[in-house]
Amino acid sequence: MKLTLIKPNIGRREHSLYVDEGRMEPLQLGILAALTPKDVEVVMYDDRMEQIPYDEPTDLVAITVETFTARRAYEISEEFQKRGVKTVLGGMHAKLIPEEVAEHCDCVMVGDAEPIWERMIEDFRAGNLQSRYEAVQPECPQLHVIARRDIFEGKGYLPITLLQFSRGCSHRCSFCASTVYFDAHHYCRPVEDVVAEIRSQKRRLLFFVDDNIVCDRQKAKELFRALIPLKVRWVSQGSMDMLKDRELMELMVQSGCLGLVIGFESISPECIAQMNKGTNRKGSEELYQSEIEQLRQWGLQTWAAFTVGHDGDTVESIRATCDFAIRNKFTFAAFNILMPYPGTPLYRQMEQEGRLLYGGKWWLSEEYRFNYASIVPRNMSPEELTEISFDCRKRFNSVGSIVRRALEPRTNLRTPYRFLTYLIYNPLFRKEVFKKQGMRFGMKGANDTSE
Ligand code: B12
Ligand code: SF4
Repeated sequence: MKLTLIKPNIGRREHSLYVDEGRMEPLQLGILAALTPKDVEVVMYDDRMEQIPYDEPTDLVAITVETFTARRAYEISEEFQKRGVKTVLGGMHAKLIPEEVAEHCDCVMVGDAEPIWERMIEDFRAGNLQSRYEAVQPECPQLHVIARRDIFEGKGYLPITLLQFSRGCSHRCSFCASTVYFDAHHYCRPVEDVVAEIRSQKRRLLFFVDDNIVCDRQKAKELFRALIPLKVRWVSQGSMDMLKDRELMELMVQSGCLGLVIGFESISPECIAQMNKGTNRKGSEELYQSEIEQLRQWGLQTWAAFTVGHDGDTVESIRATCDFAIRNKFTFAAFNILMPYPGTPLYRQMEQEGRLLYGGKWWLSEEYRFNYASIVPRNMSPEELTEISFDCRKRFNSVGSIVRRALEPRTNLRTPYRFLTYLIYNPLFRKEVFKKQGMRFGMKGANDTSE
């Protein structure tokens, strides 16, 4: 039996092919490969930079689906179905809205793959593939499973190893899809499994793609203690309330943490309250100063994540948020438009208030473009929101801002290694800002082998 795993792209640019130059290894596919019985041949194709060989013989195709790749995932699935190949879809979007996903494949798998994957393969081999499998969320995710990374070789991914210590988060920010997926629970792997996974591969630069690595501070401390002797460098995502725990921060730094993606979201206390962001209760430009100063003292290079388009936002306040990010010399920053992901409280609120654009299903719309507003904001037009968020990304990633932000002695200039990382990734992200903006979802009409 041969299994083909696929990571779909978002879509295409108007006048040229889109190749994601900042692409990272698709961890979920490495896990699916590891869960697959040894006698099954596994191949993987990544639509972000290679053509999908629809006519290459295969028995079963499995595609991972996020909301922003759903349209493309469905196109790929349907191309294989046309050729008589059965398709299985799973991932974030499949859990959020399984009924929709089921319309575009032979089998939808809801939730984490670990408890249900092998049964699906055995059913398929017996000619008895079910149309839906639903996982009971395991207390210990990815138990004793190490992702198969051989399938990533030669595909030009960034030289950083993705792995997880935990999945989910116990907070309930109103816009967050992940907390809906995990029903506001946080699940940790055994620390020994994580250590074994790190030892199983060669790289010393790691990206823990946890939703919130410090969600359970005691368990995070256990992990950090175990990382110290491994002498790795790592980045992850964590909530700002971690700064309250000095021991946690000390261990984090000792274990090789270079920096974290932190959800600042907004500099307005009103917006922070609206989005139910309990970890940032104090949100406001002045109050964040003490957090930013602490992050500098710990020598962490911060990727500040902002969401823009909240009811308290205006064009001016969003512009001020960008000024704030440049002034504070963050290493990286994201200015993501507030997006109504299906199943989130934000989605329901926007639906009730009649503020959803694109018929409520922006991810399926032929008109929708990546990084465009898909809700009617309170204090500006959708077009103004799209424009000001793009403006923030352009300004934060401008050459002048890159030079200015570099000059932060305790973070970006801390060591030659830190400075080099800064210099390599800032121009790369700058390029992606322009390439991704306004991209169509799906590839129909582009240079795809299916056309
Ligand atoms: C790492 C990450 C990134 C990385 C990309 C990593 C990569 N490999 O390319 C970066 C930082 C670049 C990124 C960018 C973005 N991301 Co992101 N990202 C994540 C994060 C934190 C982890 C993803 C991951 O690797 N998880 C680990 C794997 C093992 O978990 P998993 O995918 O859930 O897989 C398990 C199950 O879902 C299931 N499964 C998955 N696929 C399949 C397939 C089959 C067939 C089956 C059976 C099962 C199955 O089994 C797996 C094992 O149990 C998630 C949060 C999350 N919890 O998923 C957000 C997340 C996926 N990102 C999100 C978003 C919005 C984005 C951006 C659009 C942000 C922006 N505005 O720019 C961009 C777009 C990226 C792009 N393509 O250009 C949202 C998506 C929401 C949604 N509903 O789809 C998430 C969920 C964050 C959130 N809190 O809402 N991201
Ligand atoms: S803290 Fe982060 S991961 Fe947790 S619910 Fe809020 S946005 Fe989601």
